[in-house]
Amino acid sequence: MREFSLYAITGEAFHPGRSLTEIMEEAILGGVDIIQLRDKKSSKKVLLEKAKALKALATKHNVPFIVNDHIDVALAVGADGVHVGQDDLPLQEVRRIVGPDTIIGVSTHKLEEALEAERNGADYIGVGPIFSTQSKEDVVDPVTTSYIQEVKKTIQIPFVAIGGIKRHNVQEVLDAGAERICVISEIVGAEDVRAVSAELAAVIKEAKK
Ligand code: 3NM
Repeated sequence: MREFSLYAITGEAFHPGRSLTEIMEEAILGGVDIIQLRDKKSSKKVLLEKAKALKALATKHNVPFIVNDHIDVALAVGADGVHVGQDDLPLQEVRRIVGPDTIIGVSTHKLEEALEAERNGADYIGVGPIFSTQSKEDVVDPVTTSYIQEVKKTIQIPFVAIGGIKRHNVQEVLDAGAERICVISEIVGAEDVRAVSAELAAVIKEAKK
């Protein structure tokens, strides 16, 4: 899997009046280096069209494109990866379906889920929610930044910190040991998507020095 550090996920509710591809292109131009289509509401047909458009955008900018939940849609558009949750198909089945070269990401909320995902062949895991978030339904209580240190000590595969991460608290997440940040609302809900993405990317870059 290619290295990445600023991961943006689509959030339909956050960009009224602006197109998905417009928003995501601004995010990429600001420094986002991996994108995900996450859409819990659209029909499969609508989802497929969105996925096609985002795949084309991602290819144009040479960043990986990940589809949340819908393995069939991911395969149909030739996405670089799929992201699944704890209630989706077991990872070995997902791997069998998508093959060895497709990125598989898994949402995890506790250490045993993180370890299980690693054991079962995930390429990266999501670790969250770090802070409280409005962007996910049925979300568990925040895991807090101290949990990041625990994950870092315990697992070998890459992880992305997610959930309530904003410009004002991203430093805290990086200080706790996260090297990859994943964001919905702070980026796709921003007035100036490119500027906010650039700000987050700069803070992450600085933390790597
Ligand atoms: N997954 P925002 S939290 C999609 O903890 C998602 O697994 C989470 O959105 C998890 O950046 C989350 O707007 C929502 O808080 C992230």
